[in-house]
Amino acid sequence: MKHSNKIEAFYNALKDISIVNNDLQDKRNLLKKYVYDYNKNIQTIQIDETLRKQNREIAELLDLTLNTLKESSKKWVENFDNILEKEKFRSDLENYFIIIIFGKVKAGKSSLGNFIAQNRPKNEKVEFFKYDEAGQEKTIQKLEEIDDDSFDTNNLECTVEIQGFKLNAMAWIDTPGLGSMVEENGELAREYIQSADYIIYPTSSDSPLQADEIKQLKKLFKQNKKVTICITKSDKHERRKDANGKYIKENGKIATFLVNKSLDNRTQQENYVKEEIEKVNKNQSLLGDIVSISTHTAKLGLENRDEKLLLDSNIPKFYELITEIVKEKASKLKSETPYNGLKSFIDNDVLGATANPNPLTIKIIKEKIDDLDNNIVTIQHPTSPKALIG
Ligand SMILES: Nc1nc2c(ncn2[C@@H]2O[C@H](COP(=O)(O)OP(=O)(O)OP(=O)(O)O)[C@@H](O)[C@H]2O)c(=O)[nH]1
Ligand SMILES: [Mg+2]
Repeated sequence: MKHSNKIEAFYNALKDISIVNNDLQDKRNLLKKYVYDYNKNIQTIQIDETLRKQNREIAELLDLTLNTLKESSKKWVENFDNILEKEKFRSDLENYFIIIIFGKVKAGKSSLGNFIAQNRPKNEKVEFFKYDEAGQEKTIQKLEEIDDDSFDTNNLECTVEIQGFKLNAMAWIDTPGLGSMVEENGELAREYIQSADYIIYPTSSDSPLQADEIKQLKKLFKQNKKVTICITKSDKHERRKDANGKYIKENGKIATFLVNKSLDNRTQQENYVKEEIEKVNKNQSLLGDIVSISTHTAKLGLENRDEKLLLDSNIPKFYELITEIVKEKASKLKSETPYNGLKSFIDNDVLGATANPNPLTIKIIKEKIDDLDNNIVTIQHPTSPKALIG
């Protein structure tokens, strides 16, 4: 298949996505009722005043445990409300396969999105939008890319927003970079992640998969998210000599040409990322191979009809990979996402069923209640075996 055909095949596959919207409303309502009712009940519990008079020490222990119960229950309601809020965003896009590109600041997220949007077949319509701070949808012309040179405060403000485009049955969502100077940008991206049917995670070939990126990926895997990792900006500038062995110049200066990084270099980086990911990917979250790409050389290759530059940019391979996912998995992923969201809430926020659960989960609360039991025994029978051991 010619390289440009691989690109075309992707846009064709987008037309054929059939969206199955699973109606989870009943289950969501039931869970909502449990969480809200439980919270209402638990917040009204008070320690009996007679007990407080009889044994202040035990009453204080009970207070402590009760406060944990109240606090955790409040947190569950908060987290659950958050899920419901984000479901609203999903329902705006309920007939779309939602791909979210998520990752570190300056990883090349917006450039990849723009490439995908711009290289669509001429007759296809693309609709750009962004969500302003009030969460209202607005139309825009293309995704804002921030160049290093123009990295001023104004531009910083621009990246606060979630932006994206709709193309056939795909909604491509571009998020502000994690680790940016404005911390809430990253927070915003994290909140939207829950709505993703599929995540593309770019990491820059300048220094692929840094420690904070591994941490972010681990979180995605924990949330049962399906992720494709790509290594971006896999290109470099090189000087070239003319027939006389002299460096080619432009405007009196030695000219540089953008070329793809060598196959060796790419393979090395891809293998490194694969090995690191294998250590943390416990949920079979990874979809497809890890490829190193360059949107800049792909663009040049297309503009100059340089097939080799385009091929070695790996962009055609990347298209092939995401076409496969769209063809084979879009419907399944779309229908699984809401389930996985609820499941992740129950497992991570409520039950604490994962390693290192957060402190406001049933697992930790149960440990506290066991401690309470032991402490009460100690207070009542200071010489009992339990007290001696404890
Ligand atoms: N050499 C090279 N530079 C690239 C490539 N893709 C993006 N860049 C550059 O990297 C910088 C960041 O690109 P963006 O696409 O704005 O990155 P981003 O991840 O959207 O950045 P934030 O939204 O600020 O987090 C820009 O200067 C781009 O021109 C690439 O394939 N090759
Ligand atoms: Mg961006």
